[in-house]
Amino acid sequence: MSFLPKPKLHHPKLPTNALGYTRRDYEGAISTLCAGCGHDSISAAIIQACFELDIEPHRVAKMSGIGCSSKTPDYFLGASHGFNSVHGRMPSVLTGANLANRELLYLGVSGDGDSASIGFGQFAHSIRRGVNMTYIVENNGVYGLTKGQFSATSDKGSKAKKGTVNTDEAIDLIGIALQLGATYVARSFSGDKDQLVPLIKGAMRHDGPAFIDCISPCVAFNNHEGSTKSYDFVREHNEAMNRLDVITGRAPITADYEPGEVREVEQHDGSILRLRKLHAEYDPTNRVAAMHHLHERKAAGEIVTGLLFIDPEPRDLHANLNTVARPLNRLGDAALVPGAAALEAVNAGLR
Ligand SMILES: Cc1ncc(C[n+]2csc(CCOP(=O)(O)OP(=O)(O)O)c2C)c(N)n1
Ligand code: SF4
Ligand SMILES: [Mg+2]
Repeated sequence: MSFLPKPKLHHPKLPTNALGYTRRDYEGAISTLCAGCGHDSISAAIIQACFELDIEPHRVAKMSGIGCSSKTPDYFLGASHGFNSVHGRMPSVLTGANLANRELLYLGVSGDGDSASIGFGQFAHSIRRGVNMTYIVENNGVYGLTKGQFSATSDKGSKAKKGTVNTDEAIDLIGIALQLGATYVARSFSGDKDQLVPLIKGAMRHDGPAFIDCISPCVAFNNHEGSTKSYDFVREHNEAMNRLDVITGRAPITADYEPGEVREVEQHDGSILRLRKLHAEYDPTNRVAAMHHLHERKAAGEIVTGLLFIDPEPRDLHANLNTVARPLNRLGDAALVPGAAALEAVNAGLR
């Protein structure tokens, strides 16, 4: 047996969401990852986010590549569609599925090896094409599944468990996502559920390419002194830019905030992203400023987290290609085989 199903029994008084589901209805099989692996906390955050958003599990398509991180879709949303693809190929499989059926919510889960090494091109092109998805990289700075080699996101100068120093420059996936046009860009930490859950909720309500780089320590191979992806290092250097609340119905601001402390951004679907600013000057709707800020704070040794950029008016691949709204498997013969006259009209338009 390749997976361990969870027993279905649960306490009858567990809280339910608007659909009548409990949090348990969003769970998957029992995790076989190492105890303490950051990836399990991200799975828990995805479960919580989908429960709180009242998402029907069958409306989600979860996609992944290969790696410990890419195994995790087995551990959440057991009633959703899923596809565990080839190493580094999740983005193209997700793009194809999305083009065939835009009615599902696409959740891509990947690793730093999966997305910054073998799948770097795939990652880049899915973002620049504007695929409507939530793309989460569970970033531990190593190839966990193959026993701890440095990955392309390992910081230059960081040390492997046995003392080897990484001499290569790190790829910052956030910087690339910003440059290539992602319309929702965030970074978080698996150890900060309060920050991560709303960031996932905001991404899942976003109608465009949403990217979350989530630092997720590997307790087996990259949680020692000298690592820049360990629990201790990230806690010490974490610099949150803002705190996010996602509001799906209009709700009044209840807490007392200083003027200018809260910024609200309305998304296309009507949900409100309420950003509690922790850095007064930071404007998350300015892409160039976000890139500049990221580089500046990195040079100061900080790991910037929070919602770094949002375009509240995103365009997605379907809008760019002017595709048909109806899922392809629901098109009838008349639409699929429109006849010789329609073909002639298309050809005439190309002459
Ligand atoms: C085409 C191909 N090349 C190499 C591998 C071996 N391999 C499996 S997982 C992996 C790296 C996984 O690292 P990452 O994506 O960071 O996931 P993690 O295990 O750290 O969560 C590699 C190199 C493979 N499975 N397929
Ligand atoms: S090897 Fe690392 S990434 Fe893989 S399950 Fe263990 S702690 Fe997690
Ligand atoms: Mg990894």
